[in-house]
Amino acid sequence: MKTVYTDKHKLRDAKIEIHEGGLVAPFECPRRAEIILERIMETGLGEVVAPDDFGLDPVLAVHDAGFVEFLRTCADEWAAAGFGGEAIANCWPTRTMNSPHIPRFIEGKIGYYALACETTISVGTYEAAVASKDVALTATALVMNGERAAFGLCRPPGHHAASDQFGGYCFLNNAAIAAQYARDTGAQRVALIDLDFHHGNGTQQIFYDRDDVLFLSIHGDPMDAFPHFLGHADETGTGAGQGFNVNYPLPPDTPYAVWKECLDQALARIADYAPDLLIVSLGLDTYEHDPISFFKLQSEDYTDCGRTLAGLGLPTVFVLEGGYAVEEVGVNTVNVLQGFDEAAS
Ligand code: SP5
Ligand code: ZN
Repeated sequence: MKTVYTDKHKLRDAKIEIHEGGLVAPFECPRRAEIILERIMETGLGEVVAPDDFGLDPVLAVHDAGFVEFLRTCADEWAAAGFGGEAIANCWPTRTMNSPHIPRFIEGKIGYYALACETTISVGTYEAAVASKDVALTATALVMNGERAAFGLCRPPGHHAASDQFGGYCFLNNAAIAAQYARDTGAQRVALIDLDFHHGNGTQQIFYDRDDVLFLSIHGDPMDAFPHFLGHADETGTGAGQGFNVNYPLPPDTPYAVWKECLDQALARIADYAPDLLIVSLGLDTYEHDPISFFKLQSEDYTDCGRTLAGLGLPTVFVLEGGYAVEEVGVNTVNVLQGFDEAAS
């Protein structure tokens, strides 16, 4: 299958992340995308193409305009306030401290729009996030125009980004933007399955009240894992969306055999839904040696996962999310895509 890629991801190159009581180099780093691209070349997976520019309309179809403007101006406003380093939130509207007013000052504004503080906004972050959504949209357009599948090598990732919040290394929700674009260009129903280790809280929130995008996520139980406050099995959708949100939270040390049972259940639900398009939020942080996660998938399991996904027989867009065992992320990603291609041909 074709891969969509651009070097612009390198513009997201933050230097710090708050982790376990200290500052570390970010897990979500440019090398991740480079090593995946190298593996794609090495294996001859397929052609690598550059993204087209889709502009901001598909972004504003799922994200709040004030939020997008905040992302665009944040790094500059931070510098203009006389602050050094990278923009980082240190105060939030919380359960007891909440009003509709959006602070004028950048230190309050970033707190309003942040859902976590591990993720800074550095110079270039917005430009990289815009390029990343174009990668997802270009992959989606390829599939809407007849390709069986395509891979959007997105960086930064997107699935934690909600309609008006960033965090969890995510700024714009690439998969949600892609799903909405597919709806707006002819798909009646879209299924979006999130296989990243972490719950796709942003994608869930964006489509929670809708039945035209079925969202399913297999992830570390939020009782034990980030994003901590969403991703429980009792979150099933609301209004017209009731029954169209499906979560599979799993405990520490979950092996592939157990994860695969959830995948099979999820795929049965998708087959029943009969979508026109499948979007896969592909995170590789389910890997046994991932530094921030707790599942036990092995490299060969990703090939089986890809084959299993192909069994649905649906036009499929893969959108890269997380995966922080950097040396192995290329092999694991391409194993999914090769497994899919083998079974699809
Ligand atoms: C896209 C994506 O995968 N985002 C993940 C963001 C996770 N950020 C918080 C990570 C906290 C990890 N704590 C691990 C404790 C066990 N060592
Ligand atoms: Zn993740």
